[in-house]
Amino acid sequence: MTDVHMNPGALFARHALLADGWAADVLLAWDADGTLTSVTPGAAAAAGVRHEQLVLPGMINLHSHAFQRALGGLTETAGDSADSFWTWRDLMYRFARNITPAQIEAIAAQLFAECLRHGYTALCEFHYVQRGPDGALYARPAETAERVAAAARGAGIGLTMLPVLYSHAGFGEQALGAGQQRFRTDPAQVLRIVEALEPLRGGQFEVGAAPHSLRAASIGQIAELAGALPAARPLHIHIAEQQDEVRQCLGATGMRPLRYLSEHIALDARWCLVHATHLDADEVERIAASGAVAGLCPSTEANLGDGLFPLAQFLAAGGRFGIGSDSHVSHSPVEELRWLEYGQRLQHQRRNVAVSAGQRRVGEFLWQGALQGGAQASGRKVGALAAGLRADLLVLDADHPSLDGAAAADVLGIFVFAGNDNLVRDVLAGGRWVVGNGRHIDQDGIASRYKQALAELREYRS
Ligand code: NGQ
Ligand code: ZN
Repeated sequence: MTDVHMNPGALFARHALLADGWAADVLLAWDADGTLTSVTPGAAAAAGVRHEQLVLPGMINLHSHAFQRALGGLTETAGDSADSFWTWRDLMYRFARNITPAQIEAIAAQLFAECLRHGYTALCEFHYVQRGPDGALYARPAETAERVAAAARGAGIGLTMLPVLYSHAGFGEQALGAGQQRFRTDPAQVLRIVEALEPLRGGQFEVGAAPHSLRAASIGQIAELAGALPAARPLHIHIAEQQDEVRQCLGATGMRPLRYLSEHIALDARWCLVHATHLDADEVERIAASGAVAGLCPSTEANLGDGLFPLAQFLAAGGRFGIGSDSHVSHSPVEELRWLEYGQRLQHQRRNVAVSAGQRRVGEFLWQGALQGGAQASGRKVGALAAGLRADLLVLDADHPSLDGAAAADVLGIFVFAGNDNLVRDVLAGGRWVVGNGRHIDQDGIASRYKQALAELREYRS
């Protein structure tokens, strides 16, 4: 397919998924900065332009703690007492305790290459390991965030960095425990980190902020941070992930978490509410009416025993959603979307839940919905194949037995629901081809640095 005479900034797609559905014979062009300059359906197949069959916009991964990639699969042994989200969290704290900035960078690079290979072209990093092992500040305020940004640059994924506000161990401003000292920040410190990252902003990088949760940040701190962050920058928060958290919030404030947050903070399209798992009917309506995005991470929510988000009710209320891989037990948007729909089918004992009046195809509804919500939560110009947005796209393997001869209308049903092969063949992110024939351009180098970091971490653990 590639030939030295071909125009590097253009692609002709026999079928491409645009914001309003599949279009035929689409000519896409982008500039040297990686922004789409034109997207023209019904174009003539021009010579000198790469031709492909099936092209989709790349997905946005709206919730990540990159370092947790290295813990995947290592917390699946039962302890003496009932294992829970909270016992997992203790293991995760132990893992985070001695991790170095260089290891964080190596792990993030591996994660980002894997995410790209599976169809994510953008990611939001909810970044909270921001101090040294003993809780001391690094000389550079954004030391660890800069490492994650460097990993994203090298791997080629678009990044929204969200430095985290983390001051307390629980409701009522409880003092942080020993395992949480590396996370400690206040609003002023978060703003210093945001400022240190400002020079990196550009087509592939944006900066927002994230109060960790109502447990780790007081409502006054959250208001202070939201007020001081430049307008329109994204704000993310973990909310109502566990029943215990809802009970603690009720005890401390007399209100459930989402209700409490929305009574004190004007929720709007800047906000992404991550794991808004436990909602009552009024809270479902509140999020939907606010324009905020519900950040759903079905593989991690299942892994940690969180519960099921009320997706059917939320969609009926007109709510916006996106997906994230959070602790990275999965690196595939297919797996998140499949789990999202299957959780609803198992719960309601019916089929084809995530649809709308105008879109009856589940795969397409989920892909388009998660693109829109993910784009909003990322604060970047992504989420569709349209002029002015980033050139982020996936070429599917149209020769794979699952896709060979498929009608465009069936492609997302097959992609999201059928089989376990990775059907993503090539990936363009910010106008750069970063995956070819299923391989990342620096797959071996990134993997060897990751293996080295893991070997070092195993030494601490033993
Ligand atoms: C985190 N992860 O910050 O990594 C959290 C656990 C907490 C998820 N919520 C820690 N999945 O919420 O206190
Ligand atoms: Zn999280």
